[in-house]
Amino acid sequence: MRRVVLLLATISLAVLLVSGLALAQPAPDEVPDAACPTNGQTPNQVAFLRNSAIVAQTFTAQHTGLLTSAQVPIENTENETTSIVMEINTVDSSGTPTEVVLASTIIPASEVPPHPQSGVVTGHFSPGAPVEAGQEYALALHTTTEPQANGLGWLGFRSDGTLCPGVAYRNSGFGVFLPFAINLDLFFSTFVTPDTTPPKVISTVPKANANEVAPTANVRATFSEEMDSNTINDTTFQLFEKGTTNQIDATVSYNANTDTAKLDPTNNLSKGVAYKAVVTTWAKDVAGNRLDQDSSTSGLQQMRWFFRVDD
Ligand SMILES: [Ca+2]
Ligand SMILES: [Ca+2]
Repeated sequence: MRRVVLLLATISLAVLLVSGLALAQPAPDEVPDAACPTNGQTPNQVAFLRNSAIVAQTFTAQHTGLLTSAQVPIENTENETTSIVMEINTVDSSGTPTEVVLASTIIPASEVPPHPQSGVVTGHFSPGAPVEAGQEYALALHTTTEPQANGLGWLGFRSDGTLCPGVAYRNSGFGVFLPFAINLDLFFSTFVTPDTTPPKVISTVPKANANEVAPTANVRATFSEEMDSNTINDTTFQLFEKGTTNQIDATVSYNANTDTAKLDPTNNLSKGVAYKAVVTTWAKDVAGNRLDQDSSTSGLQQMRWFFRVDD
């Protein structure tokens, strides 16, 4: 990633000589993530920013966490004084940007390089867009007022589209993103604050110490955040008769929409019997952090709770 930073610095060097704008430093816990480097190409003003259209560049996140800032080089050729809206959007299964916005920020007109200069602008997202390593997203820009048609450009280069991963798109107000007619690569750089917070169970069914549970009940654990579904199974989510090591035969599944694991016992539970449910510390969030049910105690603690089936 050092190369990316250097390349961005190279772009800005050319433009900084004229603009005097400093390349903003990422926050201390941010790490460089996706980027479109120049690869020695001369940047051109290839995509014009509009209020009536959105320009977007897709990219693949390299880290799991919150995308907390992004930088793009902008050139102001017509003395434009508009603010710029910078957004992180989802993409659909074909890799095309959607209008679903994960995070949005406004870069004030005072931070847009003045005519006739270029500079790197930085958008800071709070709290940031949740991104997952290996997943595609789109960095989308539009202005808050309508500039002249060629007034404000996102710098990049025309190419065969292979110089950078991702594709540049334009949405001209019909709610649909279409790739540019010619292949463009738009320069950008994103920064992610990686997720280092362990997940925990925040609610259960049955509740802890419930004592009138139906024999047909399923057991559910809802997590504080999205989990790696590969780590939710009958070795990480277990049910025992209380006081024994007899694991109850069950099917375990995970619903990413609700961050909830379900344990469905193969046979009805026994009337009048107490059970212990356990979620082990090998359940992991999507960033790979292992479960820690008690953050105030050192080391990792599993989640366990008891309930009793009705007589
Ligand atoms: Ca986490
Ligand atoms: Ca702990």
